[in-house]
Amino acid sequence: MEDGETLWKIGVIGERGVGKTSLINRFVYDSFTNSSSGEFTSQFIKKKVDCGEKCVETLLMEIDPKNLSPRKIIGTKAMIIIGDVTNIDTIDSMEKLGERIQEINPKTKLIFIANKSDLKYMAQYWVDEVKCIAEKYNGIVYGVVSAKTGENVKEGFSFMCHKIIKLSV
Ligand SMILES: Nc1nc2c(ncn2[C@@H]2O[C@H](COP(=O)(O)OP(=O)(O)OP(=O)(O)O)[C@@H](O)[C@H]2O)c(=O)[nH]1
Ligand SMILES: [Mg+2]
Repeated sequence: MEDGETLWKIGVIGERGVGKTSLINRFVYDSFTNSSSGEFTSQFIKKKVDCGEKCVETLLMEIDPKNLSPRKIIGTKAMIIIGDVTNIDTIDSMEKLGERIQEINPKTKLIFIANKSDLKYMAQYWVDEVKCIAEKYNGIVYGVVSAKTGENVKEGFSFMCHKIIKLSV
């Protein structure tokens, strides 16, 4: 890290199987596997994000909603709340998670992202529903992404960091 740069802790959270690990892997390693490990694995990965005006060093942390404790959220710059467009239940859980996180740490920025856009033909919701939730929690929306094809993944992380910088000044 260069002088003056800070490390942004960013949590990645969402129901089982929405694609938390896959999104991190796509973003950091530009890779994807169709299988899931079947169990939650905690990841802490550093990654530089280019957000136009500057580069931000982030520490991405996958968080299991079942183990969501204040300790995990305190100190986070942002929390990315992920849903799966093929599972309507995940929109409710995105909302509940947003509410809970905001109660614990009102300072953390909330980013709402729906994953699996490649499965559009099976989608049960799309960007408008995500926008509705984000508005309630003053959150940042970054439409729909696909960890599988990579659609909007890099752009989504850059957009998020750019927005955080703008909201922080
Ligand atoms: N088609 C498609 N499948 C995806 C996408 N992202 C993830 N998957 C699949 O969804 C399943 C779950 O993905 P994971 O990345 O393990 O999800 P997770 O949220 O980390 O799951 P847990 O850690 O168990 O809560 C895997 O079979 C992935 O291959 C996507 O964008 N498109
Ligand atoms: Mg995972």
